[in-house]
This record gives sequence, C-alpha cells and structure tokens, in this order.
Amino acid sequence: MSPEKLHTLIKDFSTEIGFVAYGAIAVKKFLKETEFLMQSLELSYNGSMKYLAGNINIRQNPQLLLEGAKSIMVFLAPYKPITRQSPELPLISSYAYGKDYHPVIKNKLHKVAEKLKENIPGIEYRVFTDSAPIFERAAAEAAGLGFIGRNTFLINKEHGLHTLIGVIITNAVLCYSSETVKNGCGTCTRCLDKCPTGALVEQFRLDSRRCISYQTIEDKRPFGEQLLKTDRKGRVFGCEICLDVCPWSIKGEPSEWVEFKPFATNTGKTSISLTAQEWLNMTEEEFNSIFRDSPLKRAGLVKIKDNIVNSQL
Ligand code: B12
Ligand code: SF4
Ligand code: SF4
Repeated sequence: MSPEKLHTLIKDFSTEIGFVAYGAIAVKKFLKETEFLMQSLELSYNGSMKYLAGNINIRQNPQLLLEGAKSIMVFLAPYKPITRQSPELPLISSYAYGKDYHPVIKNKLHKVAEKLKENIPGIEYRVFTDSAPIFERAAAEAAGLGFIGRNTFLINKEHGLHTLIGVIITNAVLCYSSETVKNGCGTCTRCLDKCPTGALVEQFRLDSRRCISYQTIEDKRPFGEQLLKTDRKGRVFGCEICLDVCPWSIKGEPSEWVEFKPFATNTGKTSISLTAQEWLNMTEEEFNSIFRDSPLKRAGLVKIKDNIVNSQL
C-alpha cells in the first residue's frame, strides 16, 4: 500500500473510533522546547513535579523511547462536555467528568497501531498519553494539529481546546504533515488577564505552583501547608478558566465518547451534581466504589474534601 493510501486509512480508522484529528512527523529532537523547560525548572515552576526534571535526554530525543523509531503519530481525543456543572457546586474540570482518559485513549491508540501493523507487518510501536517524557503539545503542533496558545494549550482551529493528546511512536515510515497551523492568538490576552492566580506568568509560560490545577491535584499538601494560598474560585479538582475564556473554546462539538460522560453515583446523582455537603459526608468506601475508574482518584477523597473547604477565600 502506498504511504498516501496508508495515511488515509489511518485517518479514516482513527476518525471511526472517535479521534478528531491525526497527523504524523518524522521523529525529531525537541531542542527549543527542552531549553524552554530548563528555564522553567531553574525558576522552580514545576513545583513538586520532579518527574518534569527527569529524563531530559528522552524529552529532547523521543527516539530513545523505541529502538529504531522513525515516526511520531499524534491524535486528538475530544472531551467537550454536553452539560457543565452549576456554578455553585464544587467545580471539577471537564476532562474528569467521566472515566480516566489514560486507559481509554491508550486502548484506542492500540487499535490504531494494530491497524497499522496489519498493513505493515512486523512494525514496532509504543503508545502514550500523558504517560512519558514527551512534549505532547509541541509534537501535536509540529504534526499540524493546531497552535500553542498563550495559555499553553494546543488549540485546534476546528475542535478548540477541549482535546487530549495521544501519541504513537513507531519504527514505520509514514506520510508526514508538511503544514503547520498559524498562531491564532492575535492581540488577545484574555487567558493571561483572567487567570485568577497569575499562574500564566508570561505568554506560553506557566508557574505550576500558582496553578489551581496543580494545587488541587498534584500538590499533595493540604491547603493550610501550601505556600501560595489563592482564591480557587470554587474549583476543587483541576482548573480550566484559561480554557473557558479563550475565544477558540467555542469551537468543537460536544464529545461523543461515552467514557467521558458523567456517570451515575449510588445515590441517584451524577459525578458532577454532588453538593459540597454530599462530598463532605462521603466515606472512603463510597468514594472508591463511585469513582473507581475516575481521574479524581489521583487526588483522593481527603484532598478533595480539603479543596472543597478551601475552594473560596
Ligand atoms: C505537567 C503537566 C501539567 C502541569 C503543568 C502544565 C504545564 N503547562 O506545564 C499541571 C498540573 C499544571 C497541568 C495542568 C493541566 N493540564 Co496538563 N500536562 C502536563 C504534562 C504531563 C507535561 C507538560 C509539560 O511537559 N510541561 C512543560 C512545558 C515546558 O511544556 P508544555 O506545556 O508541554 O509545552 C510548552 C513548550 O513546548 C513551549 N513551547 C513550544 N513551542 C514554543 C514556542 C515559543 C516561541 C515559546 C516561547 C514556547 C514554546 O510552550 C508550551 C506551552 O507552555 C502534559 C502531558 C505531556 N507529556 O506533554 C499534560 C497536558 C499538557 N495537560 C493537559 C491538560 C488537559 C491539562 C489541564 C487542562 C487539566 C485541568 N483541567 O486541570 C490543565 C491546564 C493548565 C494549563 N494552563 O496548562 C493536556 C493538554 C491538552 C491540550 N490540548 O493542550 C496534556 C497534553 C495531557 C494530554 N495527553 O492531553 N498539566
Ligand atoms: S488552569 Fe486556572 S490557575 Fe492554571 S493557568 Fe489556567 S486559569 Fe490559571
Ligand atoms: S485566550 Fe486569547 S491569548 Fe489566550 S490562548 Fe486563547 S486566543 Fe490566545
């Protein structure tokens, strides 16, 4: 099969199983991104996320993730919700309304990779989503899937910001994207102006320590022990204010992925309709049974309750 035909086959198959964009690049080094990251690390913007400072050689050169790697395939998974939470409820980021995206996306990436293998027998591959030292946003930008906005998001001009990135690294040689997408920020600075904590310290650069997403999920210390005590605007798991205020966020249809839909709790509610009191009354046992497959487990009930109590100053 010609590389062009194979490209169409992969694009069509990935669309059939729910991805909204696909592009590929020849494996390359991410030099300017590594330099950008090193500057952020020097300023301790990674907070306690030590893993961002590790495996710098792999980040710079993803070829090290697979012997003989030739191509990086990048896919976008849509997660825009149909309904949002009422603003008075403890606010959860929309990527976490349903099931944890890591196994969900990986599963679909394996399906794509197997399809590729059917057509090029004997190839090797590895799948990733948020699971390896790869500059996923930069890879997606290089593959022509969008531009990196001032809020640091990979923005797709047709599907907006509610997309998660999945990557396949393979030793197969493929058809590569030749066009990049022009930055669409123009003179807009809404994300920088509206971030309630000043975490976007300059365009494209995030001080994670100030970011509500980091504070409510990744920083394991209780609110009282955190150094930067800011008004979290009701957010108790993640934050997406800089996504919501972006004019490009009107792009993209609600996701049809059933896995990302809010799920029922055992009290007749959904994962996004619980009140603060219902959260505070929840036992560990209930949490573990309701949120078994949810990303909320990354924070855990104790932290979520602490976040609820301290979500507003
Ligand atoms: C660590 C991490 C976090 C940290 C730090 C985020 C950060 N901005 O660095 C925290 C916990 C705060 C976080 C939060 C969120 N995250 Co996160 N996170 C990651 C992770 C694991 C690594 C990111 C990383 O390497 N950061 C280091 C910086 C230096 O790299 P970068 O942000 O990828 O890219 C920068 C450089 O490449 C540089 N750059 C590139 N080209 C150029 C050119 C010029 C001229 C300049 C100046 C700079 C520059 O600018 C980019 C933006 O800062 C990625 C998965 C992955 N492996 O990539 C997911 C990822 C970035 N997160 C994701 C998501 C969805 C989120 C949240 C929305 C979740 C939520 N709702 O709470 C928030 C959004 C907050 C925000 N504004 O970014 C998605 C983003 C999807 C998208 N469409 O962009 C990713 C890609 C996971 C995935 N597989 O989909 N996250
Ligand atoms: S996710 Fe929230 S706190 Fe973090 S940079 Fe965006 S608006 Fe600021
Ligand atoms: S809010 Fe404006 S500046 Fe920020 S990413 Fe979106 S378009 Fe760019």
